[in-house]
Amino acid sequence: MINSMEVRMNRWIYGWFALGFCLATAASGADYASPDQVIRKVRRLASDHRGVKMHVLAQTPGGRQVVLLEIGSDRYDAPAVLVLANPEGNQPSATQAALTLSETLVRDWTDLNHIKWYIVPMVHPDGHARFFQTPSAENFGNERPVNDDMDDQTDEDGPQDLNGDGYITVMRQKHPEGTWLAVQGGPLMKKAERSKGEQGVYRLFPEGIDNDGDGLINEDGPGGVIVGHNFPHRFAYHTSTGGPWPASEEETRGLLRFAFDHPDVVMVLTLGRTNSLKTVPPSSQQAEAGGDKYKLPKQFAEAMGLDPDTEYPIKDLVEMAREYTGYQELTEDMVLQFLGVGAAVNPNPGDLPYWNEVSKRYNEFMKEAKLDGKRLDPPDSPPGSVEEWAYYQYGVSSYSMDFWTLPVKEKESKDKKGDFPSPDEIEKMSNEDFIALGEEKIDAFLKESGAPPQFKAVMVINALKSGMMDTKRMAKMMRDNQKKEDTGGVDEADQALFDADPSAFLEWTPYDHPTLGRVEIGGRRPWSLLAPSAEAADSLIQKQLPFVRELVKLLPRFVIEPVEVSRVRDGVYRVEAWVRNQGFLPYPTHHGVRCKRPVPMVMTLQGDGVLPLEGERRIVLGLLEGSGGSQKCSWLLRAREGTAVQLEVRGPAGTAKTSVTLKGGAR
Ligand SMILES: [Ca+2]
Ligand SMILES: [Ca+2]
Ligand SMILES: [Ca+2]
Ligand SMILES: [Ca+2]
Repeated sequence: MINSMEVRMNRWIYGWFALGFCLATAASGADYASPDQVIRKVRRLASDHRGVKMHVLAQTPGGRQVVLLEIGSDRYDAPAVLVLANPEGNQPSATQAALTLSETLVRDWTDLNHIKWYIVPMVHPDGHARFFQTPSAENFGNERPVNDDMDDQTDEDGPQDLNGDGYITVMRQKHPEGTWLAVQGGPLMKKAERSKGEQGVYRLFPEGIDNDGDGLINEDGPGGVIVGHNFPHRFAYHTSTGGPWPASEEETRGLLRFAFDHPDVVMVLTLGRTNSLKTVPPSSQQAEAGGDKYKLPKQFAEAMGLDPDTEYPIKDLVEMAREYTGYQELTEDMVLQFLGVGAAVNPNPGDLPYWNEVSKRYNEFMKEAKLDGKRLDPPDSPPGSVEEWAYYQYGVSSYSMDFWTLPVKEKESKDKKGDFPSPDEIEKMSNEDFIALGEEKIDAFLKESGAPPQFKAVMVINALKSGMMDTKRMAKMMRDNQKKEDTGGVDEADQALFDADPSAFLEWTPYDHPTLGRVEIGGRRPWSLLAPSAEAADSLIQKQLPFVRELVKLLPRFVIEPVEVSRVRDGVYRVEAWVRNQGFLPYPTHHGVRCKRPVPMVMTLQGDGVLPLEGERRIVLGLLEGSGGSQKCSWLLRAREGTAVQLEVRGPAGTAKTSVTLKGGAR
């Protein structure tokens, strides 16, 4: 019997994501634009509209073009936004969004005409092309052959659609060494948890045979490198998708070349799988710290009975910190983060308040659009991602947004403990709200959440105040801890998919495998976790793209105001001008100051027969904070009375001009 309460509940939960159900039929990419179609659309936009140009940035190993659409090529002095879509090749909805954005912009987005747009709808065309391959499979590399298993052949053992159903899925085999279980006779599989008395039954393999007879199945399939893992920031060596070295791929280099050739870019917006607007990236990435030694801050050294002037190897510090806090799970990363050392891998504290505010506005926008339902968290940026490169090395404001993940069932309030807030409630609180709970309550809350005894409210409050932690990140950590418990060991994404669309799991059907013998083939249909139907994506894109408009409204905007002229004596004048940033975001970013990019804004002074006695004709401006940050420029000029002096600020953030006449009178 159907429980009507539950039905109502589910309806409510999935209400905003009703569209998501369409994914049930997203068997192939019939309606998403294929790489060829994308190129055709871009070419047509460029030929049909004035001020729109197409650039070819690179040729992929698969012979496809990486194209960029320049919208507003007639807009001189306009700050530019670089939009990069689908860098990991696994988000056809992102490519779709970039096309929709381009079409909207060329048609008329009048209030955005002061901005120039560089839009790359497919950063990784070979990857995008794989969405359209048959049989349908989840692999996203480009077509550069890579010898994944380092044997004497390359790309020698890819998958096969053994049962001919059009999908590459999974084979399961009953085996004494099996570590997997079928969940209650259904299609879902989970790892057996021995600690709970569960015994493994199955071994899992990807669908295919051992083509080269090396004992491994599908260990070296076609391609390739994922462009969105190949950028030179936090690049990971020896991975199957990152490539042999940073920017090893022509696609990556083409994009880098374009970016460095176009210093007018002040913001990079990545449309893909990650979302740094929903949740500001953690300030807890581990820097490459090597085997260095570190000093402890004085107060902690003293509290732990250590010498503040001695340098300790990181391994020893971790041991001592574990002993001191009683928290055995402390890792090297956590201690390094605490010490604030290493290369820049965490958002600059100067940029964080802006980032937090932008994120807040994004989440408010999503709520307004009724798109704030509980859903699977978008993943953190992978190593070598383009969005991190754009911020940490290119030095500009860089945000990423995704368009879809599966809805997650709202849980009963059973995991709500006493008066303490649940992860959902914490997520909705601002940092200030949480701090306002007070030390006593936070301490009780930490105790209740199973935090180690030395984990005190003060630490959490300080972390929140310093921006090293925020309530969203806290909620995510709490959830991560709970996930396993809640799904009974089933992968959270699998469970979410099963709840939304049980038919996304193909039934296990017997198959006689040439080397394994009797197996069953089944499991999750490829792409079901990655792409909604094109129709559903369209609707989600239409609702979410307007945020891009909100985002670019935040760009820095310079004015010269006020300007004051006073006569010092005949023929000598004092000119004082304030350059102010009326936009929301600072220019450059705080991190940009550290990485010496982008190029600075410059103030120039010109006038007939004007001779500066004090002050330069050309003044390089420093960082101007957002919302009215200012810098004063001052000159002592020798000039004839009545001379007009032109002041101009120019640079990536745009141009501002003003003119004053040198004349008598005190100020
Ligand atoms: Ca090989
Ligand atoms: Ca198959
Ligand atoms: Ca091999
Ligand atoms: Ca093999």
